[in-house]
Amino acid sequence: MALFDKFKEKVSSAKDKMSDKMAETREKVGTAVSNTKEKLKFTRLREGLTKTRTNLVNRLAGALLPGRKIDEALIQEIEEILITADIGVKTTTALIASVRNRVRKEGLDNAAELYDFIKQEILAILQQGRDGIKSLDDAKPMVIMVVGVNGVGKTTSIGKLALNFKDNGKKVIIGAADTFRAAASEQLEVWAERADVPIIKQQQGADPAAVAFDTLQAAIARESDIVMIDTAGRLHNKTGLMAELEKISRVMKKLRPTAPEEVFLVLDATTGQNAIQQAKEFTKVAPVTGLILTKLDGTAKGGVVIAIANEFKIPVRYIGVGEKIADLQEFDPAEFVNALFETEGESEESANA
Ligand SMILES: Nc1nc2c(ncn2[C@@H]2O[C@H](COP(=O)(O)OP(=O)(O)OP(=O)(O)O)[C@@H](O)[C@H]2O)c(=O)[nH]1
Ligand SMILES: [Mg+2]
Repeated sequence: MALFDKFKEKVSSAKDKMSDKMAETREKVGTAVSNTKEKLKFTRLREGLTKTRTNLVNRLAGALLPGRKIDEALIQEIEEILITADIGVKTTTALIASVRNRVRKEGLDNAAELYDFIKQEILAILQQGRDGIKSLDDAKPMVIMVVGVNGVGKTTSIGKLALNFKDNGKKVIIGAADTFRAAASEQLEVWAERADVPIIKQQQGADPAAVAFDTLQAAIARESDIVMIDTAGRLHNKTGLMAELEKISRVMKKLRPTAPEEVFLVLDATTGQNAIQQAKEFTKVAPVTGLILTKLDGTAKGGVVIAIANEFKIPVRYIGVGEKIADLQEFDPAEFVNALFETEGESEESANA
């Protein structure tokens, strides 16, 4: 009997050890997977920013050569690089002022010393206005209304976010409140199917506010975590569109006074300074709480992210660095700046190409 007990004890301790080992392995695999995912995300971000890097960072690096003297000609060269990289006059002027200040204060004379300084200043700009960012769990359901002019990427961004949120265990529902454009709700429906999330829609020409109302009502009944409302994108200077957006908001407030918790303005980075103009127009009439910058992959004008962050103090929440689902990334200022400024290996890559 005692022998049998001993045997049992041995087996059970071996089992414990094995399950400890398995848990350890699972944890290791989990960490490895998430590390690989992070690396992949960074690689995609870095790739997506290639054109902007060439236009901004490589030119800066070319000007700020070790040993080059800091003089007026150099400062003007930096200024020109920043402006032509779509950082905008206002933000460039501020950046140049802090460069001059730094040079004077620290008595710098080697151009290379300015490279890291400019990188840090850009990071500081991108970090503005991010303290108040709401967590997705701050409301249930969290209502996100997505606005922006036509073609900027509202519908695709909603589709990608729906998939993203769902993968993270959230219960999502989307409302097709763009009832103006033919086939708009069909396009959203394709995304809803792909993400396997419910969609509330009505026929073309229906009242968008009614669709939004129905969506929120359904979300409350189904205990959804996140509601995303797609809206029409006709020209922003049409007072009709602004009135429509205002009505969608107002009607949702009948169900819950705090809805929509988030209003995300989508801007197409390829439009450069035009995106700034759109941000001006929309923020005048809508309580924009966050920005989505799309199509950074297709443009050398990515510097516009810096201009927008500086001028509007509204946090950039997501950026699009490609057409794939995983290419809509949560914006992280430090990661963005590192990906943008990471030029190491690039000359090797191009030399090997
Ligand atoms: N390369 C690239 N293309 C994108 C990105 N985001 C959106 N697009 C493309 O931009 C085009 C327009 O996207 P939509 O989502 O239809 O734009 P929308 O704002 O909903 O447009 P309307 O409904 O007409 O107002 C599509 O072909 C998308 O695939 C991105 O980050 N990178
Ligand atoms: Mg759309």
